[in-house]
Amino acid sequence: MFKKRAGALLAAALLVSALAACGDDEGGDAGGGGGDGKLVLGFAQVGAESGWRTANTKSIQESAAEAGYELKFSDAQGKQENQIKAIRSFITQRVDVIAFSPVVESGWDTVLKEAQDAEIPVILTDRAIDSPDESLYESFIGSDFVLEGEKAGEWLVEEYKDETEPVNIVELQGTPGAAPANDRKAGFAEVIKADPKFKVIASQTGQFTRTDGKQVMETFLNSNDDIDVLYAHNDDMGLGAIEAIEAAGLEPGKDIKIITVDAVKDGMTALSEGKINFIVECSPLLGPQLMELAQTVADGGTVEKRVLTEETTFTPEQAKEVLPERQY
Ligand code: GYE
Repeated sequence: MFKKRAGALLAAALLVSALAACGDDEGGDAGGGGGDGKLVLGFAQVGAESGWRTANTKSIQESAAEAGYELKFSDAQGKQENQIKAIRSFITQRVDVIAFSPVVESGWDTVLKEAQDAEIPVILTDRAIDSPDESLYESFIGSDFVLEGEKAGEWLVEEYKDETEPVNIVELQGTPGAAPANDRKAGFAEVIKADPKFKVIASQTGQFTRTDGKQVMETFLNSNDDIDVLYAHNDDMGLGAIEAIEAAGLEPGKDIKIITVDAVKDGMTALSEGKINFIVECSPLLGPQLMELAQTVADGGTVEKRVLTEETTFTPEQAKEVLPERQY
C-alpha cells in the first residue's frame, strides 16, 4: 500500500485512463497504491501522561476508523528513543504517511531524513520540532503554545491589577524540552515581566502528570509559606497540586489561585467548583484535520505548512455552562 508522491500522480493518471477505457467503478481509492486501497497511517504517540493525551489518542483512532484508514499506532511511553524506533519501523513497513507528536523538540533530523529519503511524507501533530529544515515535514498541526502562556499571564495581570504587594508565583512545567513546556513558560514570562510585583519564586517540571504535579507542589509548599499563585502547564499537574494544597490545609482557588492549560473534563470540573480559577484551552481533537492532511499529502497535494487549532479560555462560570456538552 506504500505510495510515493510521484507514484500517486502516476496511479491517478492510470486510474483516469482505466476509468476512461472501461467505465470501471474503482474510483475513491484512498491509498491510491493498489491492494485494497486503504491509506496506511503510522502514528507515533507521546504516551498516556494526561487526560489531554488520552482524548488526543481517541480522536486520532476514531477519525482514522471513520476515514477508513489503516492506523498503525505506537505509544512511546514518554521516550524519544521509542518514537524514533516506531518511525523507523513505519519506514520499513512503507506506510503511506507518518504522523507523530514529538515528545521533545530537538533530535529529529536524522530519522526524518530517513523518512524523506524513503519518500514517506511526515506530518507533525500537536508539538513542533526545532529543526531549521522545514522540508523534513509537510505540515504541523497544533496549538500556539506561546499564545496559551500569554493568555495565562494576561489573566493574572488583570486579576491582580489593584495589588501593590508582591505576587508570589510557583510554576509546574511540562516535560523538559517539550514544545508546550518551553512555550507556555516563555509566553507567560513575557507577559508578567511588565510588572516587577510578579515573582516566580519556584519553577520545576511536574512531567505533565498528576503524580508529579502533586509531589512537586508538596515540595513547593514545604519550602515557601507565601505562595499566592500556581501556574501549571496542564490540568493534570494542577489537579495533583490541588491534592497537595488541600493536604496542607489550604483552600485551592482561594488561598492559592490556580491557572492551568488544556480544559479537559476533570480540569473543567475543578474550575466549575472554584478550585481552579482560570483555564486556557488547548484542543486535543486533532484527528479529523490530521486525516484530511494525510489524505492530501498521500495524494501528492500541497498543504499549509502550519495548521493552527482554534482555542478559547474559561472562567468558573463559563466552565459550568459548557461542562454538560464537553466531549473530553
Ligand atoms: O497540554 C498536556 C499533554 O502536547 C498539548 O501534552 C500537549 C500537552 C498537553 O501531556 O496535557
